[in-house]
Amino acid sequence: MRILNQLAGMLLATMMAASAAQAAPERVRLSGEIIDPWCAITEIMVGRGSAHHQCAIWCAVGGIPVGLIADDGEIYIIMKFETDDSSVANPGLVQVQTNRLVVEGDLYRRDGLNYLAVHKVVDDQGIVMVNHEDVGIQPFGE
Ligand SMILES: [Cu+2]
Repeated sequence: MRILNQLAGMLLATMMAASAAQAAPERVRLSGEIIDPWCAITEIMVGRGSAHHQCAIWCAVGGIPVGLIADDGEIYIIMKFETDDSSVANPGLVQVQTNRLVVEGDLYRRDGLNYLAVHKVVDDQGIVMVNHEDVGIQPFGE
């Protein structure tokens, strides 16, 4: 019985160590465009750049989670933005929709998804992808 208790204790300690390692975020600096992932992933319209700026604001205010598509092509869902705990209809995030940012924060990888807690916007370059004259304002034209 004593051996079983020792084995159970060792197993629990191993599981706790693995869990703690999984919970630890990675400190990262990422560059990319702030996007509304719904339009960008589904491609129901041109979901990037100045063409999609207005729609991205509507989506963010409406509660669609905001993401950052980084230069590596990965999408990072933003859970926290600087001092604000919420990413839902966050005025700070709405202000930077479609902008190209350089951010620092904590990256959590879970089940193949990337979640980002942005601690600091290092650089806000504004809208860099100018495509509204080529494809029109999404989704209603003009
Ligand atoms: Cu959109």
